[in-house]
Amino acid sequence: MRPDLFEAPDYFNLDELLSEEHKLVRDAARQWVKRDVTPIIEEFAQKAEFPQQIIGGLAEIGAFGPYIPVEYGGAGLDQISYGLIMQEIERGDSGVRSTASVQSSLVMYPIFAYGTEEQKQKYLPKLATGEYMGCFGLTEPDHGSNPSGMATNFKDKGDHFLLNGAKLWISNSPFADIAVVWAKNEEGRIHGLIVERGMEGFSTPETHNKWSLRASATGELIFDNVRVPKENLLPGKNGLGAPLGCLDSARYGIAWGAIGAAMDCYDTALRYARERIQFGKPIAATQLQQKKLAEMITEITKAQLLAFRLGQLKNEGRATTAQISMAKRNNVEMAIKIAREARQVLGAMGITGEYSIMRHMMNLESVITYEGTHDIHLLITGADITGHNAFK
Ligand code: TGC
Ligand code: FAD
Repeated sequence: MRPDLFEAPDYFNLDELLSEEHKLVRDAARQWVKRDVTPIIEEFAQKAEFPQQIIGGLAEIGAFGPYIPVEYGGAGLDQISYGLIMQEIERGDSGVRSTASVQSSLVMYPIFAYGTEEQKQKYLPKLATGEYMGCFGLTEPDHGSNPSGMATNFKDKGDHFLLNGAKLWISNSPFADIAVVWAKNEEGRIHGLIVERGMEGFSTPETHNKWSLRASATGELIFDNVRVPKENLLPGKNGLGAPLGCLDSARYGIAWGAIGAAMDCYDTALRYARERIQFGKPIAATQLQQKKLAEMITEITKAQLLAFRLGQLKNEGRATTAQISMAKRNNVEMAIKIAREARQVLGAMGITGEYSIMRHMMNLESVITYEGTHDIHLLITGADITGHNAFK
C-alpha cells in the first residue's frame, strides 16, 4: 500500500466548532491511525486477519470506553470526542472501528449502564486497557432484524443459570474473553448475561470467506448447557430495550465512523485526479471528475454537520433513537456512494490494494447491514414520523 498522505477535508470550517479537547483527542487518533493502522491494514485485510497488535494503541487513544467515566478506566470524554475517535479509526478501516464500537458501546456500555458495582469493577478497567476483549451476542441464525424472536434461553437452576442457543455474525467472537449475551428467561423476558471464555459448553467458531470487513474477526457463539453464575446477569435493565439501548450508542458511533471512510475515499480520489494525466491534462480538470469530487465534498460536509448536531443532542441526553437511525442510515449510504464514485476516479488502480478505496467499499457493505439494516433504519424513521409501526 502507498504512503498515507491523508489530509482531512473541512469545507465548512467545522474545526471552529470543536473544543481544544475535541481537537487533541481527534488529532491523537488521527496520528495513531497514520502510524499504526494504515501501514499494515491492507495486508491484514488481504489475509483476513484481525491485527491483534493494535489493541494496545486503541486503548491508548481512548477508543475503548471513550465516554465511560475515568473511575472505571474509561476516558471520561464527551459524545463528540467519542464520535471523532470513531471517525478517525474508520478512516483507517471499518473493521478496526467495529472492534472499538463493540468493545465500547456493546460490551462496556451495558456493563456500565445495567451492571452491578461488582461487575463494573471486575470488567470495565480491564476492557478499557484491552486486557479483556469483549463481544456482543444479539443476532441469531433465524433472528437478525427481528431480535425479539430470539431462541437463545436460560433456565434458573438454583445456584446458576443454564444457557442454551447460538448467536451468529458476532464481531470479535473468535478472540473475545467475554461475551455480553442476550437470552430469554423462562418467562420469555430478554436479559443480558456475561459469558466468559473457558466456561464449559461455550465455543466461538470463526466465520470465514467474508469479502467485507476482512480485518475484523467475525464468528459464532454457541451455548451448549453453559452454567453461568447468577452474579453474571446484568440486573439493571431487561426486555428488548436493553440491547437496543446499547445499539443507540454504537449506531451513533457508526454515523461518525462512516464519515471517516468517506473522507479517506474523497481525499484519495482528489489527490489521484490532480496527478493523473490523460489527454494531456489532469483528469481533475475535466468536468465529469469535478462533478464527482464536488458532490463528494458536499455530501461529506452535510454528514459532518448531521453528526456534529447529533453529538450536541447526545451530550445533552436529548438524541432520540430515530435521530440516531437517520444519521446512521444517511452517513453510511453517503460513504458507500462516495466509495463507489471514488473507485471510478482511480480507474483500474481503484480495484487494487495499493489504495484504500476498494477495501472501504467492501467494508461498508457490512456497515450498511449491521447495527440495523438500511431498510430497518428507514422503517424506524417511518414509524417515528407517521406513528405507524411497519414492523408489526
Ligand atoms: P419494539 O416493540 O419497537 O421495542 C421493544 C422494546 O424496546 C424499546 N426500545 C428501545 N429502548 C431503548 N432504546 C431503543 N433504541 C429502543 N427501541 C425500542 C421499546 O420501547 C420497547 O420497550 P417495552 O418496554 O415496551 O418492551 O421492538 P420490535 O421488536 O418491533 O423491533 C424494533 C426494531 C426492528 C427497530 C428492532 O428490533 C431493531 O432495531 N432491529 C435491528 C436489529 C439490530 O440492529 N441488530 C444489531 C445487532 S448488533 C450488531 O449488528 C453489531 S455490529 C457491531 C460492529 O461490528 O460494529
Ligand atoms: P435479515 O434480518 O434476514 O434481513 C434480510 C433483508 O430483509 C434485509 O435487506 C433487511 O433490510 C430486510 N428486512 C428484514 N425485515 C424487514 C422488514 N420488516 N421490512 C422490510 N425489509 C425487511 N450482530 C450481533 O449481534 N453482534 C455483532 O457483533 C454483529 N456483528 C456483525 C458483523 C458483520 C460483519 C455482519 C455482516 C453482521 C454482524 N451482526 C452482528 C449481525 C447484524 O446485526 C445483522 O446481520 C443485521 O441485523 C441483519 O440481520 P440479517 O443479516 O439476519 O438480515
